[in-house]
Amino acid sequence: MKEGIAGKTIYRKDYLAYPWDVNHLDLHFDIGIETTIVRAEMAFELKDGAGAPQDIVLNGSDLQLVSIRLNDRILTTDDYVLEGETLTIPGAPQNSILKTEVRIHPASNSALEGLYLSGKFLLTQCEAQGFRKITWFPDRPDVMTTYRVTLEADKSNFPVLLSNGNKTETAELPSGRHRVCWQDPFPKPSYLFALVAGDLSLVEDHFITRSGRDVSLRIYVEKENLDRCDHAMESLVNSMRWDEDRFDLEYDLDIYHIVATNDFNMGAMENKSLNIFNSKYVLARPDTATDADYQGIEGVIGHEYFHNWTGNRVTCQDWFQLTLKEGLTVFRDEEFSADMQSRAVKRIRVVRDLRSRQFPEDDGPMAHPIRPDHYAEINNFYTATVYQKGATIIRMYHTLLGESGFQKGMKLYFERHDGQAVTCDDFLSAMADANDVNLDRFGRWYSQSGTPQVFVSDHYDASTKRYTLTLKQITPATPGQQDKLPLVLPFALGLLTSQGEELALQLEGETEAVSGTRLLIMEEAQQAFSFINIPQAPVPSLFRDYSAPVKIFFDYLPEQLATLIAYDSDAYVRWDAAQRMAQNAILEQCRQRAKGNEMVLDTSLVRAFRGIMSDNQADPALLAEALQLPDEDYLAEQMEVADVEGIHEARKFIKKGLAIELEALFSGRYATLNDGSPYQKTAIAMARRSLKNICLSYLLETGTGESLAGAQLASSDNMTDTLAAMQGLVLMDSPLAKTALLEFETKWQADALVMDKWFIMQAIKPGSNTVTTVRALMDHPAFSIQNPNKVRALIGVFAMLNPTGFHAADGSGYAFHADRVIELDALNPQIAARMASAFNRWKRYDEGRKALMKTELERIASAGGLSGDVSEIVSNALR
Ligand code: 0A1
Ligand code: ZN
Repeated sequence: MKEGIAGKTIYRKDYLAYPWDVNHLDLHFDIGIETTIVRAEMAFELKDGAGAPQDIVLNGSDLQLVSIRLNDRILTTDDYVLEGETLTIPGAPQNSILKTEVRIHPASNSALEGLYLSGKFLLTQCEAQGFRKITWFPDRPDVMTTYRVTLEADKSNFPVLLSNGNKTETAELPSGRHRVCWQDPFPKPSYLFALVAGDLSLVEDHFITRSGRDVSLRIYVEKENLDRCDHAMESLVNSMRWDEDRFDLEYDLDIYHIVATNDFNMGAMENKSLNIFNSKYVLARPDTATDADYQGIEGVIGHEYFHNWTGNRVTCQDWFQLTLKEGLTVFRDEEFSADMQSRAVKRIRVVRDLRSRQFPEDDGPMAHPIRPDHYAEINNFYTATVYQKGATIIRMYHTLLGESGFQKGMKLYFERHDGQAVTCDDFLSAMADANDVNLDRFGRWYSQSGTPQVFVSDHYDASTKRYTLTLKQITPATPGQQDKLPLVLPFALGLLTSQGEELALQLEGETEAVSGTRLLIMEEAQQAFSFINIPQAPVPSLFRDYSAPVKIFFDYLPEQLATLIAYDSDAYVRWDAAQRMAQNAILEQCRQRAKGNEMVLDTSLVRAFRGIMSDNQADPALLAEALQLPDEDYLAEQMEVADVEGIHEARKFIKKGLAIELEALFSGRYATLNDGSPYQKTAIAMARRSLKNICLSYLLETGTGESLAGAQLASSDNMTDTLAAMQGLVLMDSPLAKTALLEFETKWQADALVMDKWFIMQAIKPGSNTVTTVRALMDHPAFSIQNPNKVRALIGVFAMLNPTGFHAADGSGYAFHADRVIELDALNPQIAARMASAFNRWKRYDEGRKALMKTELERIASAGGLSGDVSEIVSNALR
């Protein structure tokens, strides 16, 4: 049976506490690849006042039930009710010991949930509801208990046997088998259970916590990857130290495991003391991983480590509260990366990601509040909204309360709730109570979906030297939520003179002017702020550091944007101003093109970009961010009806125009940065590579880039430079690209992660022919439809990052993709559902494309035996 087939909607308002405590869980595994036998012993005790006898309700999926006993009496089918995925034992006494035995089949588990096979080893994934594929249990996060796990297996095939907590016993058994026992002293929900069994190799280090605990740090990988674990280990040590320094939080066990697998539906999983990671977020060597990969590893290692407190010690009452642990933990990993690298660059990347991934979600058929009110399949709610928007809402608490107020709130949160399964309201109360403030209205952020739009207008009265900013907030209707309330928006503001000097701000009624960024609070539908003693009409620097996750509308004049780009003290505002200017120019040329007019290059854009390129003081990574034009999908989101070809052509025209106009600057900077110095992992070396490679991407628009890229490729000693050069050559259809791809393939064919990059380079190439390439690449020996990383690299990149390919006017991209969704659904519904969401924005395209996409959505919807995962996505899209 497939996942979530019931298609039943579950509502947050229907939450009922589980009537039983589970005092302990004893698990015994007889490990086998084809069949694993699982015996479980659970001690149930009715909670106070629940009134015995009561039914015990358990969850299970795809389990072959062998036996079940209640207080040592064997139950027959007359003694329990087995219906779909629930097993009910009616009228159990106050204290009930339940013993079950089931058989499960890891080798045929292609959904990668529960116990499954990866290469030659076995591992588990239990969040959100995978534990029910291992044994019968109340598989819900508010049932927390202590686990003792006994693992028995053939020793030569499974020399390593891991589970959560501390190792308490090892024993040799007859016939070449062995046993290892693990005990986790911390009560935990079932979604944090993990086991790993196989022949894995180990890299070890240790960390001494502030209070003197010597923690053994162990990263397990397949033997050939032992030389790619250094960065992950360093990131783990840095995470542990950072959480002590910044949040006063220490690790609480003597051992911390990380296991890397090539077969994983997501990035990584925070199982107590036994994290399981997609190998993409562990393995790195300079010649195999890019700077972005290194940064991704640092962020995800941090994220999973930080979950130990925000997620594991304090967990979620129910899955509607997912953002309680995820929004908070993303905020923590963002802060960690900001403290480790450049704060400004990190902030810009976070904002770019939010705008390009979360805004469309908030405006589409799956729009939901960060704390959803209902779902059919919880796996569909591991979204940019719950994670990334959730983190911006945590950031707003931080902005409103300040670092010390926020830390006070965190402290109270742990004091009150350590060891509990709680709600977003509990978090809000801790923040409010610790700071003695009322956050009730702020709480609307948890229940309202959609991205607020803030319309800003200004007025300067030269005679009174008064400057008034008026803000109006509107959150558009989203599915199921017609009427919206005003939200609390921290509004960080600066005012500049036209020469770029920062003005001291004095609100009307205040006695003195204060210089620097001013934090104002907007909480009504409309609000005005008046400043006095403003000597000239200023340039407003709005929502500095992106102080609220809103769409900001203000009619900047080109010269005002130029002032912000050149002078603003806030890196986000400078970047945003450059993006706005580029966006205005591209969209304008797109409109001209649609009217059949010649496209022309905006001179103020050239001037602004010349300014950026001439800045020799700024962090090169910041300049690289400013030079990166808004991507095609983001631009498409700004149009009433997305013009796929128009945006592509206009963006290309502008990029090429800038490249020609500023060629000397680009090539000069490229030459300076391309100084032949050997690879280094430092932040500054990464920053220099990012600027160098963006310069190269511009130069590839003119005649000069090709030979530079060829030379860079030949001499590169790291994957960042290699990939930048190769991707450039592939995109421009250079004759050098063919050989480069072939050589790359020959060199890396046996390397799963590097081959993902090879697939991406080809899947991302614009144009309606790419679907043919992608289809052919599915037959490549390095591709497997069963492997999520491969699917994301080839099929996901084509559908989500290649607009002119996916949206080819003849519908070939859509038809290909719909076939893949159907094919994938039979194997891995979670991945299929992610892929299906590529159609979510279908209503934003022209009539022809709309009709074609609708047909494909309907074809998916009518495919037989569809999973609950894909049904939910597709039926919402069609609604
Ligand atoms: N909690 C993990 C993400 C995760 C979620 C679901 C998974 O399988 C369905 C796996 C991982 C995190 O936030 O890192
Ligand atoms: Zn997480």
